Amino acid sequence: MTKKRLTIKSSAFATVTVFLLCVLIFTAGAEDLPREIRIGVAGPHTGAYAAFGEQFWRGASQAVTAINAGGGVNGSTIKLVKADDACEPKQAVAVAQKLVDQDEVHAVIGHFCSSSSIPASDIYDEAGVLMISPASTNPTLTDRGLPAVFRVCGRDDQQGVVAANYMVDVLKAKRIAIVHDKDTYGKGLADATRNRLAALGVKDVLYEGLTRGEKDFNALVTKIRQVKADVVYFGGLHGEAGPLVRQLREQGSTAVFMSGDGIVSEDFVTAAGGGTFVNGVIMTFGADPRKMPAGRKAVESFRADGFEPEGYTLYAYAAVEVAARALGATTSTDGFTVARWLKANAVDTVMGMKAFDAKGDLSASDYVIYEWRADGSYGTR
Ligand code: ABU
Repeated sequence: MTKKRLTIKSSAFATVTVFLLCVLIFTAGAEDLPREIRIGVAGPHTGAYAAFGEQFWRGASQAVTAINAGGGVNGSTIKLVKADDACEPKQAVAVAQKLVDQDEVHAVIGHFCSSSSIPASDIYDEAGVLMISPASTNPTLTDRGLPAVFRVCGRDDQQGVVAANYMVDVLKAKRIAIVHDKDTYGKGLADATRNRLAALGVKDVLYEGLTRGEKDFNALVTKIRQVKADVVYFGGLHGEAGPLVRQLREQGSTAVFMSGDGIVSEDFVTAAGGGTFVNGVIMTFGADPRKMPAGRKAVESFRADGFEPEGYTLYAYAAVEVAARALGATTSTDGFTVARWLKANAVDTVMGMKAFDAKGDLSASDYVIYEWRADGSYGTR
């Protein structure tokens, strides 16, 4: 045999070997799916941030209704299991353990609060259960490299850059006060924004933490007025953002109030005491999923039920679609097998195509600027 023929034969052999290895890697763990696929929906279903739990539950439920009506996942039906962490890290770990041990879920959509998602992800990782958070934006969630942890939202090191750029480039802010709620998400977002401001040559005139659950921020507001802030940037959730912006206005401050995706619920308006107080508040959030063509039918269906699919509702819907698609494609409930597939394949969702990087983050983030209006709604600026 000539040297050339030998080379061709050995390269064909190598190609076939690589192909077989790929098949082995991507089908490892392949099995028949159970007739009932159980998916946990973990988040704050009660407590101060329950509005986000409702967004999750409504979004996930509607996705399951649509998927089951369309034949399920390879013929298996999905059943959701509600898990309430109340946005408390210890409770999040407890409900994660219950989802794994007692409910024997095959995937989890959740949690909402990054301070819940991060410790809970260790439980899912140990059990080999796929986890997809619709809303936890703290970078640590995916930076730890747990293979079966995903999110269908952006990260605060992306969101903070968009916020800081806007304050400097558009608002022309000169005196920025930064307030956070000392929680993983709120402080993390405030710090990411602060870092970007520093890179742009802007030093904050005040940097302070408040305590979650408190409602009287008048002493803090007095300080903000004393430093003559022209913008107040808040890292935290609507439960504290509402009273803070109200007390700012009641004390006569006209500083622009800006925050992130932690206030994207109509409960922000209630917490502030009405549309007058939120009017003009600026926030960052991903491009409005309600306006995406892929979600038109789903949005109509929510509205027909009398529910406005605000905030993270459609993210939860998309997270269920991602999980269902990957479970169906791999015919496996092993989180690591499913995760390998997801890192190699984009998924068509109610929010368009979603592709993931090696960490489980979205390949592309789409933060934009929104403004709250006096009628209690929000829209892109
Ligand atoms: N990203 C909005 C708030 C949820 C969280 O990340 O804690």
